Amino acid sequence: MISGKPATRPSDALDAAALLELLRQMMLIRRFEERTMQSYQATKIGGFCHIYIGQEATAVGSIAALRKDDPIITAYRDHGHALARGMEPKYCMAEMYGKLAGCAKGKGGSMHIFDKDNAMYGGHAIVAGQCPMGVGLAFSHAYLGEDKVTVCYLGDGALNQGAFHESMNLAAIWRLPIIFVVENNSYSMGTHISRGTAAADDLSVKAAAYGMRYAECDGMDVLDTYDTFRTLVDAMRGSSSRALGAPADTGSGPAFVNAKTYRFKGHSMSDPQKYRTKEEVAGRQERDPISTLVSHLVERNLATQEQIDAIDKQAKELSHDAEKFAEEAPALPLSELYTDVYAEPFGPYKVGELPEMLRKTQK
Ligand SMILES: Cc1ncc(C[n+]2csc(CCOP(=O)(O)OP(=O)(O)O)c2C)c(N)n1
Ligand SMILES: [Mg+2]
Repeated sequence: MISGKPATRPSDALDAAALLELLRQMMLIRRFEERTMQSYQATKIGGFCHIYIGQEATAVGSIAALRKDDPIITAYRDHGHALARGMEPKYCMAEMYGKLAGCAKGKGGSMHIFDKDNAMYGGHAIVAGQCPMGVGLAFSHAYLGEDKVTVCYLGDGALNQGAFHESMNLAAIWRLPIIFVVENNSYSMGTHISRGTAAADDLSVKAAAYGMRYAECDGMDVLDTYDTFRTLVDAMRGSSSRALGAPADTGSGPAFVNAKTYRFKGHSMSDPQKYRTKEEVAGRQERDPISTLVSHLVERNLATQEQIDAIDKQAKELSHDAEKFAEEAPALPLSELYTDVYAEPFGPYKVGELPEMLRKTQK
């Protein structure tokens, strides 16, 4: 059941340049993460690392419907969202390498990619932990009378967390301009959604429980995803000023999107994937979001194979440069150990001031 889709698709209005930009972003995410996997396997990246390959169309299609200053927040599978938002790949890679030049000074790693300049508020490792923060972002902008639409991404595993339901409830009560989007890749680690989530085959009931609008999109198709978000965002835009205490029929208020997608790689870099067959993965890879858009462009004579190859080449080069930058960037100095831990002026140490014991060990 797909609701909220108009007869003419908003993506029909996208010209060849705009469509190629969607392709560029998806190809960049793909090539960047292929590099990431190599660096991880070479033990240059430590900690947990979750690959977004397969799901690129969900972040790219939804973010394309937003303004640059509309806040987004997501879980730990976050490289794709940051790159789609415009983060320079080198700062994302340096973060994973634990280098000072990383977007969070190398202290967050893969799961905590953050880019305030591009209104990307993380990167959060606690399942559904980003949901209350997403509500906070939407509330603060509505409270300040700023006309922004917040998008809060979550995995299907977050659907059963209390924090998700509390967030949906508050967003609905306050009629906040926020879109909760479940990137429904069917798995929460090794658990299929049908084993862990009630009403898994009709997630519209989750929205109905809070009187919220519901839409489904094909998260493997960047244009279908864009169409769904364009429609919702346009309806929501302008509603911020009347969000707090607005009557229920203003057209403002939150929405819930079920983006049906699939991750082609394991849950994290250390996942033997015993819970699904190779045939299942291969079957889903036949609907690769990048090839789908490439076919669309070529069949309609909107792009030549040369143009597409050039975009892919640029994505590979940028990813290579990002890796080189991360590799060569200076390591995090010990003096950073106690910074950014407590809000100044609280906490036991002043910025840059180390306990005597540590000072002695520092060259
Ligand atoms: C509150 C909490 N419980 C458990 C975990 C361990 N954990 C990490 S990822 C994950 C699966 C979440 O799956 P999903 O939300 O579907 O996201 P996906 O990995 O598919 O993107 C779990 C249970 C956690 N990080 N936080
Ligand atoms: Mg999942």
